[in-house]
Amino acid sequence: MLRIKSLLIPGVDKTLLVKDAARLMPDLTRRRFLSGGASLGALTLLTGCDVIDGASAENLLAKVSKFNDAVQAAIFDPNTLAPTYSEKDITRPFPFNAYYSLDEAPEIDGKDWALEVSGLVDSKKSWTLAELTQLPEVGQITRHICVEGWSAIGSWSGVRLSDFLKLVGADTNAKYVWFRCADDYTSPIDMPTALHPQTQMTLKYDGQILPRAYGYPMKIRIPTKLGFKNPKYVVAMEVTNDYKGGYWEDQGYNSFSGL
Ligand SMILES: Nc1nc2c(c(=O)[nH]1)N[C@H]1C(S)=C(S)[C@@H](COP(=O)(O)O)O[C@H]1N2
Ligand SMILES: [Mo]
Repeated sequence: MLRIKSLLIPGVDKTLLVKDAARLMPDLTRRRFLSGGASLGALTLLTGCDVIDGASAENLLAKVSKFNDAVQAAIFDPNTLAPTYSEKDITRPFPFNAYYSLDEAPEIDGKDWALEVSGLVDSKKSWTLAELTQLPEVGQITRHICVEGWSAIGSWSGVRLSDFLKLVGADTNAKYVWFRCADDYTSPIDMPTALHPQTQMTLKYDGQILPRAYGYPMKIRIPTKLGFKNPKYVVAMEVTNDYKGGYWEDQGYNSFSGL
């Protein structure tokens, strides 16, 4: 079974590719890669190469073999930015993914919805959608990489999470921001990632109100992390020093899973 899954990309054994790539990495990068879960998704994050066939797998290995001190410095810099793309690169239609099918996705009425804010914050007031929509908006066209082996480029806009954390007086020395979703999905985000300039409270997809498929009314978009660390249908945020686990994290996926 495992063998079949590792060969889902024609002519490419994913398990072997990940092993070969790790072998080519300089020590620091390899340690970071292995402790981060060593998946094909992580390789895609590190190299920006998407593996779809044998030729792109070779290309990825060639890129890894050129990793040097500059690459390491970038990877270990918390301000490293995920690559951005232009409108014409957007994947249409953008894929839907969740631990269930689309017809089972939460149906949330935006008028009733409010974001609960708790934990190590000065202001524990809940935020309505109308209030969030009034905050300054930023946009990004970035690549979403799923650990299951697909990636797609999309366009998301909303409120920079670091701006919001400032606004509610969050203790930014706390270890995590933990998100809870309407479908019982959860995910903890480390504070440096929560404060990363590209981490976003997303309210729109491709210029339109965020569709139900992609997490209406709000998702957290983190282009420096694998897709499963991008919670959709968010209903609550807690600033905390406790590691509270998450849907995939509790099933063995590495909580770091990113750059
Ligand atoms: N609430 C919630 N968020 C979630 C998930 C989920 O099942 N429920 N799946 C995650 C995974 S594994 C992926 S790849 C992305 C998919 O997001 P998309 O539907 O916008 O492509 O959502 C992530 N966030
Ligand atoms: Mo995913």
